[in-house]
Amino acid sequence: MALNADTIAALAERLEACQLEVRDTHKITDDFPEMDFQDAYAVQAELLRRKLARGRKLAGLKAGLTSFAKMKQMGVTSPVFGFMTDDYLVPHGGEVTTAELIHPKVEPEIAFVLKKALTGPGCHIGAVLEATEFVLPGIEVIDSRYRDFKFDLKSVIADNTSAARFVVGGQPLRPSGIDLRTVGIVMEKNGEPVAFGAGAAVVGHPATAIAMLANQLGARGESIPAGTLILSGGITEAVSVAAGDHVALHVQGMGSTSLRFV
Ligand code: 0L1
Ligand code: MG
Repeated sequence: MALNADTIAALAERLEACQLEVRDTHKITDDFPEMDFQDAYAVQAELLRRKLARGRKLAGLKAGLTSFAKMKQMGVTSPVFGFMTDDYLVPHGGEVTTAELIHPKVEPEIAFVLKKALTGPGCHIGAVLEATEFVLPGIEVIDSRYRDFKFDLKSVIADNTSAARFVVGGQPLRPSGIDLRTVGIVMEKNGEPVAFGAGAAVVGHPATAIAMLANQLGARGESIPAGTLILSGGITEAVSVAAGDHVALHVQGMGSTSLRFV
């Protein structure tokens, strides 16, 4: 690691203040170009520690930068990982207060809920599918704390991969009942289709993103516990939203979920 504990804590405080006060900032690598990936995840862990200390509960985990298009755009070959706390959870069909966010965007995703813990290294699609209780549609609301969504990989990891809100709903399905590579999705904004795709856009198979998360956690001696909800990552580019917008995600064979920006 290149940064000391005080700097990590100060960076987490800065990013959390932006989130709570709904204002943006420049990317943190502008100030600390020497920071490494361990530092970036340490800032993210400190953000989680601060939220838990204030009484928030962990509500799930997420993979980000998962679509091949977005990875190419960012010049990366592997997803990034983050967390969601209970205040990020929007009820199925519920409302998001847009004034609490800086410049929100939505992403169509497949959510996994585990019945068994997953431990890497060595985790693969087969282990993920065997450990999954069900999958269901999910919409992630991302809201980078960086000005104009301009960041590099380390800065965005530290900013908890832009996580802000999420909704899950629709028809939970056992993973054996569906081919997650070919499952089709349509996301609508105000009744108009704005994003189309198939599960394979997420690193070839959405379960691969979950295996990569298990392997990354395994490298530092951690597992994904049974019962964890995980967003496997955006199937398409994110779509900008504003107050008044209604967003619905339809996933083939899994029904729909939606939310409204007020
Ligand atoms: O969930 C995501 O794919 C977002 C990852 C961070 C990059 C961004 O904010 O676009
Ligand atoms: Mg996402």
